[in-house]
Amino acid sequence: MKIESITLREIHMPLVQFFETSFGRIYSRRILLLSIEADGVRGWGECVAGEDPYYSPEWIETAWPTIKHYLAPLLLEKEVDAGRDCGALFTRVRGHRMAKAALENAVWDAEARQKQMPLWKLLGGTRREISCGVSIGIQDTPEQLLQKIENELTAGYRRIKIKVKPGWDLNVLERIRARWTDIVLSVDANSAYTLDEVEHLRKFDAFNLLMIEQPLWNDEIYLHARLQKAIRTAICLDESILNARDADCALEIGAARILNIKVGRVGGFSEAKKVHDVASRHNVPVWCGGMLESGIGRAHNIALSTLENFRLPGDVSASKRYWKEDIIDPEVKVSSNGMIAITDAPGTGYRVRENLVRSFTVREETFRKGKV
Ligand code: OSB
Ligand code: MG
Repeated sequence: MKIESITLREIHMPLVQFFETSFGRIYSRRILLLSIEADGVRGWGECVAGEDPYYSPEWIETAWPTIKHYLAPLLLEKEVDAGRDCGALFTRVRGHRMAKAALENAVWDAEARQKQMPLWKLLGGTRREISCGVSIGIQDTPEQLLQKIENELTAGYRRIKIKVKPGWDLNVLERIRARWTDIVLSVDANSAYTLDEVEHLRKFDAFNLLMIEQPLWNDEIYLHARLQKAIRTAICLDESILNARDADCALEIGAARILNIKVGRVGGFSEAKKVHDVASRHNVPVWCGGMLESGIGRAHNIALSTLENFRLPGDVSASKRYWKEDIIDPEVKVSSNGMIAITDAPGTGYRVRENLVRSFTVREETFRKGKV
């Protein structure tokens, strides 16, 4: 596959509703999109780096120059046969996984279109529908949270995950379980606790949670194993798992019983598949995480979620939960029983609305061989 050009775009999209985690609240997204031209087809990728270096050290202002000065030139200089070849090309650059993933995933996207094959099949998926959950941010009041949960349950979602932090945890769990004793419920702490709080974290055991996601430090695996020995609730790791080696070590020492896979966090589809396979070998289920993606990243998450070991509902939800108007057609729809249907259409099965992308664009730059 000969990559002729790579275009980076920053688009702005206001969120339908603010999203708050233990590291802050956002009202609108700055999203970095990437497209490549290869042998007459266009492939799209989304860089999931955030507006700020809070979830990860990467953010939109590190991704742009890293792609421009390092990753794009590597890809433009060499021919790659397939998306799976990008990883090796980028190894000299340390970290910057979200930037790498945007490029690699665009190559996979182009490859699927070129082969007139569904992306999910190219990735090795088998599922014909995927199971959906929602991630509900911290609200201004517990009453607002209960109302949100009720709306999502009515919409059909199969798992409710709430964001927690000290001061917004046991109190809201009490309220939720008083109203719904048996819904599938998870919490995500985004590293809001420390090991000094084991006694506090043990109290989560009373709420019959499917998991507690990333309770401790984002750069720590071993201490999660210690915590897992002290609590009954299953730990799920998100931020701590950056590649398949991390996953293997974490599962070997018992630092988690479930893994969240985000394709951007681990550097692209190839590594995401490896993490998936490692978890399978340990007989540990995985689910697909979300990063408030536009339709492009969302469509890629859907394709990835068709792999066999995505056994738990993911944070892959309908476009309309985030956007008044999504940049893909059709937008992502979730059925009243909380499923997304997988089609046999080539590529992602979703068309990029390029005019809408253009109208949301605030900066754009195209790179060609020898011209950076
Ligand atoms: O930890 O899963 C997370 C959003 C931004 C950063 C981190 C996380 C999240 C979410 C949102 O939980 C999931 C979604 O896209 O619906
Ligand atoms: Mg998380």
